[in-house]
Amino acid sequence: MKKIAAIHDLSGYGRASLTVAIPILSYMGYQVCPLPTAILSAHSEYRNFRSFDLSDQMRGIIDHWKELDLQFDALYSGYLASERQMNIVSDFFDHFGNDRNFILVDPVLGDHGELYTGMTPNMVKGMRQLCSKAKVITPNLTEAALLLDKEPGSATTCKETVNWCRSLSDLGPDYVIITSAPSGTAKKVATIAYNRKDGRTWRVSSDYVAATYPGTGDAFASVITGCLLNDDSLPEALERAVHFINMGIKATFGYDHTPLDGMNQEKVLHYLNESLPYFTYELIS
Ligand code: PXL
Repeated sequence: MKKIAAIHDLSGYGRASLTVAIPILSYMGYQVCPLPTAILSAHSEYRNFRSFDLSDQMRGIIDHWKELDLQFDALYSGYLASERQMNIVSDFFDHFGNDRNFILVDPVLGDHGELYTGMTPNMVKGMRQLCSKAKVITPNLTEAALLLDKEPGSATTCKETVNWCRSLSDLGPDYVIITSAPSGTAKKVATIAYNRKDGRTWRVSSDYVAATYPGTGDAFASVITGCLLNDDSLPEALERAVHFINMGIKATFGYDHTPLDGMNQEKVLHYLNESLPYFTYELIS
């Protein structure tokens, strides 16, 4: 069975990170091996959340994994809880990364133009460094701006977002996928993926829904990880991930629901193993 080292926090309440990644990747048929970065009472968008940094424990876990000589098919990182962890994860990539697996970094830093509570400018720098070791990165528009040292909100067109993808690929990754990108119409939101290897850029547009659910970025990156491990093409992976998030959001929006609690992914997991009705991806450059 293919194995994925999943480096994220475990948030007790509010679907995010490991509580999102594990069900999705298990459903897709992979063995998830969690390397928890922190334990939180609830994800960091809840008021007064408590966070317990696991940097020391991470070192112990990694030492044991090295002793066991474990091999992974993908190394997949998300939310890191402190500056120290950037170095720990960087060393982890150096040790466990090889030419038979790939690294996906979801550079969890912020959203809606702002850093998440607890994130620091040095963590942005650290994340930039981790991105340089990855084959695939999946920033949202805010994270893309932070990584490029641009003003969040300054990419207002699809074309500018494509340029940002290209600039981010100069850090090293083959695939740069930017989520929550402008689509040219207020009714749609775009997800844009650039493949540095062949110079092609893909777009999938989906309906804009007037609600935001934390954790959707984690779900998105998890589905991309699973699809790429399954040898899907970049646009196929993009299509499936966007479709999954879109269905999850719509399976939530209709209820009287607290948006902070995240999307009802339990209702839509089955779509992960069903063939897509049609492909909507477009080649845009
Ligand atoms: O969804 C990203 C994420 C992951 N982990 C924690 C978070 C967030 C976003 O708020 O707070 C703890």
